[in-house]
Amino acid sequence: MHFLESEIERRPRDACMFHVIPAPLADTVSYGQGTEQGPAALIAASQQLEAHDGTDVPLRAGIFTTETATSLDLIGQEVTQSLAMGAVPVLLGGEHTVTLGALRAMAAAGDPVGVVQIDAHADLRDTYEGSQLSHACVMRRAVEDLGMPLVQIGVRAISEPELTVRERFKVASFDAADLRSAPLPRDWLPEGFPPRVYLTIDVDGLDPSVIPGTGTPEPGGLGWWQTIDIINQITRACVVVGFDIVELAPIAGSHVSEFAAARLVYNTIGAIRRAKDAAP
Ligand SMILES: [Mn+2]
Repeated sequence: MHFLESEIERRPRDACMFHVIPAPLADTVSYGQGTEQGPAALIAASQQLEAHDGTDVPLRAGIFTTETATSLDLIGQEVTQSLAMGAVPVLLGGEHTVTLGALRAMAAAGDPVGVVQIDAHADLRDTYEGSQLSHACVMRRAVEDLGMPLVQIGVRAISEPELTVRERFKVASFDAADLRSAPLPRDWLPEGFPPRVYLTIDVDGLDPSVIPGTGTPEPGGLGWWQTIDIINQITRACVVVGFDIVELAPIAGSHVSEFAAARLVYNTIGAIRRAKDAAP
């Protein structure tokens, strides 16, 4: 099944601005299970979306769904192909580790890329449960191995050593506690941050009342409209060259999480397309 198949006329891949890449990896999930079912559930839920996202009709830019990518290498190959076509890869996880497949491809493509991460957790550990490729280490790999500048939004679970890692790699952060009552900051990206940005959205960055279906839910997360506002602002402040939605773990008998996640994917596609149209 393809993303929004019910609404989209099939076009060849190179005629589409957005390439949805299902990536159901779940090798290191540590708490709740089920992220390997995230992409299929999100795509099934997308069939219920309105083509109009509240502002306009993003699918007119063309949305292509690729074959399922089941390893970091295969994810990288799909992302590389999308970048070569001038398209925006949209990765559907799977556990957060899938982001690394995309980031490695971004790094190999040449131009510097910064990472903006919406997440409850910092994911800055060097190893977790014996693995450097754990979902809890994915942003550490980005900053340390790939040298990518990082901005974190919505974090509310971070260890003491991770706080040190933040300092060492000059990670900018807008933690959930700082965002709870204040107006949103105007400048999300520090001075000198690369103008090309990869956006990674861990669904647990949102409050579990919005998306309960995730392995490690943390109270006190971002609200729906807060998240949409943040994404709109980020897409206007830089060029989003790719994004992902990860850690969706569907709950049997409830469609709330996958539908909200599908909506988030579609609204983000819309925000990126509108930002491109508005760019000089
Ligand atoms: Mn994460």
